[in-house]
Amino acid sequence: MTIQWYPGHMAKTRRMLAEQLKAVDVVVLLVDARAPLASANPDFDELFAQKPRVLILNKADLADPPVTRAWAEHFAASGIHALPFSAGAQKGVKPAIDAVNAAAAPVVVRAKARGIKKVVRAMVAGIPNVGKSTFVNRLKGSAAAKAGDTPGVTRGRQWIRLSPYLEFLDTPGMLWPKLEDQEAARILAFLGSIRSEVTDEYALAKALAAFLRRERPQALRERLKLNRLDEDDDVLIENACRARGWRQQGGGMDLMRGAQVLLDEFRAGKMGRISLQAPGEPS
Ligand SMILES: Nc1nc2c(ncn2[C@@H]2O[C@H](COP(=O)(O)OP(=O)(O)O)[C@@H](O)[C@H]2O)c(=O)[nH]1
Ligand SMILES: [Mg+2]
Repeated sequence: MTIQWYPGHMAKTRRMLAEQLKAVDVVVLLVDARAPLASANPDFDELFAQKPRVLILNKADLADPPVTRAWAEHFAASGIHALPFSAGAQKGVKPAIDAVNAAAAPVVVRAKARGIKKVVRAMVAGIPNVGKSTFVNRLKGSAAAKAGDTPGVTRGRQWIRLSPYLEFLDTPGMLWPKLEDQEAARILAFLGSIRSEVTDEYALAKALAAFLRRERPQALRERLKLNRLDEDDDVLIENACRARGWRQQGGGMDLMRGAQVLLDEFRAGKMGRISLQAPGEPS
């Protein structure tokens, strides 16, 4: 299985972000806490090189807590303040706003020296579906930014005012033009960051089953109501269909449905809090 996508609108998004950056003081970079490296566009380093950055490890509620703590320490060791965050939860808003203000402090101080009270503008960036709009909504405390559960809901760009002196720019997600690292690509596909049209969902579900069989055998067995895990991945999905009654018209097992449910339940955290990358692992 090779994962690839059509980079056309990503190039357009990159040009738009580069243009918008001129008006921005701080970049808030969202990555997925379950795979902070695979979910960070390698292009962002260059694109945002001139801006102070805040790193948000979002969807921390879906990640394995000790692994997320290890990531925060890992980034701290290289001088990057990485904040675990759950855009879906109530807590953590103040530390996030404090981190943005801290990153903007030098600009604010310089403006103040010239007698200007600076309006801090923060761009929220990250790959599709990482939770950018939900993050901005959470900070704003209202549904100011449109969020959705499929990649690509945010098409245009929009400024959201948090206070008279703090504004956020929600942006469309940006993936990189060419996916050379297939391991990272597969992690992104597990997370649902890549549109399902460009992945083979059945092959992906099999790869996920193989991963979960190693990492979370108990959760896999319970969720899919399986008696045993020693068969191959095709049989595992078929058995899950049988156990949960997913049949096609005519009586055969609905394997595509089984594959989709496996992926959906993993993505929604129903298999437990599972990280896909830990510090020090390859990729
Ligand atoms: N569990 C969990 N789900 C989240 C979190 N943040 C966002 N989501 C969900 O992820 C999906 C994508 O969110 P969205 O904000 O539209 O992503 P965007 O494409 O980066 O703007 C939505 O279904 C959100 O509800 C989080 O911290 N935890
Ligand atoms: Mg969005």
